[in-house]
Amino acid sequence: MLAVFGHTNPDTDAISSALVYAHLLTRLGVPAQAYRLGDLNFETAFVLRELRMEAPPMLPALAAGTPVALVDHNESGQSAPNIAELTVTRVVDHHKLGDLTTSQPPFLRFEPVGCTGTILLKLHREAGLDVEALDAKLMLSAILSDTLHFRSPTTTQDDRDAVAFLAPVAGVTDVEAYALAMFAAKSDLGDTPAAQLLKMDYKVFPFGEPAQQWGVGVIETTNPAYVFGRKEELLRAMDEARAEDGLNGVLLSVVDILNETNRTFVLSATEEKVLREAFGVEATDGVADLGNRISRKKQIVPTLERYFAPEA
Ligand SMILES: [Mn+2]
Repeated sequence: MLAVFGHTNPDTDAISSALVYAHLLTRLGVPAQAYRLGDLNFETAFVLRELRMEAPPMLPALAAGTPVALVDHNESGQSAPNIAELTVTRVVDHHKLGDLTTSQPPFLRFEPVGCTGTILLKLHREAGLDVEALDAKLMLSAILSDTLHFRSPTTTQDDRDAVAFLAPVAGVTDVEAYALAMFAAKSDLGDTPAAQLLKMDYKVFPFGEPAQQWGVGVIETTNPAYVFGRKEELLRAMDEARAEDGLNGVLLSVVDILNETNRTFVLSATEEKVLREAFGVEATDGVADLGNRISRKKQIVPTLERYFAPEA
């Protein structure tokens, strides 16, 4: 049985794509089981409740050599703890290529689109398979989540076409209303501990040579005032993460989904200097205004990569 999973601190695409790809592979004669690498965020929990579906189980410890398929990620730092010992046979992803290496030739499908779900719809078509309603709603939800319903600059025409195709199959008549319900669920953070808020949508990236390790978190919300009300707690959680995980820096961006703005918490002089030199922005009271740079994948990480890259 092939184990299929998305990245740690899973988002709706990481969970949906594991479920959909495992089902697709099984239909194609490759028995597969979806797993997750962490707790569901509130948006993903809402989507699965809507579908009356169970979350995939947590990935158990896998013996060296176990065949696995990765979706929605490929960097070892965002994967199973012993990914280097596992046999990666397939990857379906829409992120930059990281440090993945394999011992056997794998199936790889990467496309620069807004969501893994968009690629999975293509895989259905290419296999000549119809799309079942549950899978359609999972892929639809993932695309709306990753592209913030086309607000993100990562959005491509393929994502728009996929949503137009999937919505009727999923039985969603008002796509914007459904997207807003997802974003509201994601923003209803209640009394979630600050350390958990920080890590909800959080990835660690190596930058430069020798590599520095940076934690880059994002809180996408329709209620930024709530997040700013917890600024001091979040800065403490960032400081703890930096110490515990041995990081060189930690950034946490608060993305206002509806107004398409990014204000980023600035932990210390280290982050302040990087934001000034890489993005040309100044911090005031521990917050830097990154304007409309709302995509970590397309606007934050590439700029940091260029900034930390060794001089040619
Ligand atoms: Mn994704």
